[in-house]
Amino acid sequence: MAGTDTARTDTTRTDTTATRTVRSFCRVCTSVCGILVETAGDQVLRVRGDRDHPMSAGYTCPKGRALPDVHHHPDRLERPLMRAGDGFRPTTWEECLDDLGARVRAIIDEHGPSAVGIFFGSGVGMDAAGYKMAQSLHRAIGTPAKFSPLTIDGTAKVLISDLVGGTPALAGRPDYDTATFVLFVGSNPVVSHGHTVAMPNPIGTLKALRDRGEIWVVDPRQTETAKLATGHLAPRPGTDHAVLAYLVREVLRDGARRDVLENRCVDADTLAAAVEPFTLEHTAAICDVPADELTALCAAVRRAERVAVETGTGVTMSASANVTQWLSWALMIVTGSMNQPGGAWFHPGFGNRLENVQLPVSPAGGSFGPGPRSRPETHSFLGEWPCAVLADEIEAGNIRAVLNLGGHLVTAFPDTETLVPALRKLDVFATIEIIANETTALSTHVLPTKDQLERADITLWDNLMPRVATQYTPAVVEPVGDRRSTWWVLAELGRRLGHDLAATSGDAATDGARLAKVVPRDTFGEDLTTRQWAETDRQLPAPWVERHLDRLGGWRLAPRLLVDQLAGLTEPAPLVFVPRRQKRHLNSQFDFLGTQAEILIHPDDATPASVRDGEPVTVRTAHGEITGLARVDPAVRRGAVSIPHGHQYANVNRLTDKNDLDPITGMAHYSGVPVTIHPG
Ligand SMILES: Nc1nc2c(c(=O)[nH]1)N[C@H]1C(S)=C(S)[C@@H](COP(=O)(O)OP(=O)(O)OC[C@H]3O[C@@H](n4cnc5c(=O)[nH]c(N)nc54)[C@H](O)[C@@H]3O)O[C@H]1N2
Ligand SMILES: Nc1nc2c(c(=O)[nH]1)N[C@H]1C(S)=C(S)[C@@H](COP(=O)(O)OP(=O)(O)OC[C@H]3O[C@@H](n4cnc5c(=O)[nH]c(N)nc54)[C@H](O)[C@@H]3O)O[C@H]1N2
Ligand code: SF4
Ligand SMILES: [Mo]
Repeated sequence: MAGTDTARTDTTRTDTTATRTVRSFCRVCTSVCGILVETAGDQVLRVRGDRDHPMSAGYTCPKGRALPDVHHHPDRLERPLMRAGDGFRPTTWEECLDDLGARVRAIIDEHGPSAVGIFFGSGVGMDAAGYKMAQSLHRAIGTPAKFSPLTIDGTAKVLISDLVGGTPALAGRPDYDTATFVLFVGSNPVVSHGHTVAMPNPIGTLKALRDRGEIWVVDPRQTETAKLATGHLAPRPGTDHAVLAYLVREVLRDGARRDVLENRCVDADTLAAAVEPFTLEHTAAICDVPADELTALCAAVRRAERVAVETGTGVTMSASANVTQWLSWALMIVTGSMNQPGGAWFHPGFGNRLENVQLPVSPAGGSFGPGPRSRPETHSFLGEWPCAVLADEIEAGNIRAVLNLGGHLVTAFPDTETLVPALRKLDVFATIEIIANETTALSTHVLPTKDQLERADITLWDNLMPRVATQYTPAVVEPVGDRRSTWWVLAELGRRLGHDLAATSGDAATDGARLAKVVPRDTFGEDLTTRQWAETDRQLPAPWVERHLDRLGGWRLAPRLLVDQLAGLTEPAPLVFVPRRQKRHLNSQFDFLGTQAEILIHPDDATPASVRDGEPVTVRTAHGEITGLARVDPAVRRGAVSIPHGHQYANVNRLTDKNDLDPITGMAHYSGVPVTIHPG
């Protein structure tokens, strides 16, 4: 950010107040846009885009601009709270942590560490020092009961890196700098700014891509992204694997890169046999799309020199998640697009540079381990248990304490109807939060930590950024009330459990000192704290990926688990619900921006059910029901009912089922669940 390190903080005195502008970056989502925050005293007045930011160049979205209202939220938490009967009483950190520490310690002494469950929620996911301390605390406690959004968001993606790429660390994304063909399957970056992989200024990125080449979208809804695309296919939800299998079949018959297949892959014949049934006619029938739309997409793939496929939650939340993700990788592999300009780029990370390590090669059967006792049909994946098992583990008496680090379990976890009574039975349910909600209301201890404007930070998930970079922000305002740093709270809890995780007083106890441990030593000097941005060049092709492939012996094109899952997939039901993100909402957050739980229904589905536009609609599954606002909308295909998540009053997880899981990953099905609709 050359030339911008002057006047990071600009102070203007007027007669009555001093307003300051502080350069920072937004940590609402992984796009981490550069922002300028205007304050006056302890008031946060305004957030706007930072035009000098090397990545986002002035772009912000309504969520980032609403940060002042998050900070001044009427329900913000300012003091530690301890349960007192049906309510809470405010307390001191000393008393709260002593009580929590003593209770957790007693549970561990009596029942062992696995009686403590830890959820790494989105709220600490963007707090670099806090997240690192959470990892240290988890290791110190030594519980296998670790949960995170991984298993309610996108397990299939990591699974495929692991099974096909031989390491979960290979997170690919389209090379947006030079791509000429990008296929989005079940992702709507114009609203979401990308699934797992960040895309600040999505409309700008996509328009630049359109000027250069083609964008294709596979989505049951004509999304904001589809409106910018060259072509859009709307197959029946959960049938995306067929589209990809058809494309792989066609390319393998004509146009595959023979050199790649022979020298850089194993099991190409098994892949060919697996996709053989997916002829044009068969695929058109499964997906219920016109055959000429499939042939047009296939022709575009053939025209492209390299192919980049980006999937999102529309894929990872469905029953065909793993096989669709697998076949999207297969398409990129057989077209020679992996680790190539215009194809898939594998980010090396900034803080932990993958090019400096030798990635261990995963076992061919995947990185699975033992699961919880109450759900013997599930297993752990990458050291985590599926979120869906939490309620059963509590009911079985196996988990007695839950440390909830910035999660809104009541809206995020499947099967609210069984989860909430289970949470009530916990001896300890400690929640780290900034704003009171239905989850804090169920907690025994509520631990208020600094919000993003109150803490210095760096970009933790630098591997999700479009550049090989990291950035720093100072704290913008003083913390309100008794709020403390997340890392401090967790280290203090650790101390009470007998673990010395960090100094919590003295010079070593500042946020800055903790952050210095997150990025390599030489990055966190004058340079990062004054310029706030550190970057190195991108390599594509990246030698470290090729070295890993050498050790792997080539892409594993046909893992047995996936070949079997593909063969066993059954037909989706005629009417199902599908997930959708909303522009002015982030999961359960930003309710104050007034977003309604709008349920989108095709006229052909609404009319026979007597559901009318703008009126309440009740959606029922075998499991439960919710009522939201009907939007009769021809942009969503017949048979798909599009429901947003994160609304407490129309909580879509009342419709989901903790027993309806992907058999490989244990990920709950959040898409493609059969429904009926009724006037509300
Ligand atoms: N049915 C269904 N369920 C879903 C989904 C779906 O599409 N359908 N989506 C899933 C997905 S993709 C995800 S990622 C999960 C998300 O599930 P969660 O991780 O539970 O995410 P949020 O609802 O965003 O809750 C984050 C909480 O963190 C708090 N918070 C915000 N900033 C801070 C901070 O600086 N510090 C602290 N301590 N807390 C903070 C917020 O107030 C909020 O209550 O939900 C999943 N659940
Ligand atoms: N504004 C906003 N941004 C967000 C979030 C938010 O809540 N609001 N959440 C953040 C989080 S935690 C995540 S994980 C990401 C998610 O990022 P994305 O995965 O891009 O999420 P969506 O925008 O919901 O796009 C999913 C698309 O999948 C489609 N879909 C549903 N079922 C199917 C199916 O069976 N097949 C196909 N092909 N498509 C299907 C839906 O119609 C929808 O358009 O977004 C992040 N960004
Ligand atoms: S796109 Fe994400 S990072 Fe950028 S302003 Fe919006 S919420 Fe913040
Ligand atoms: Mo997510």
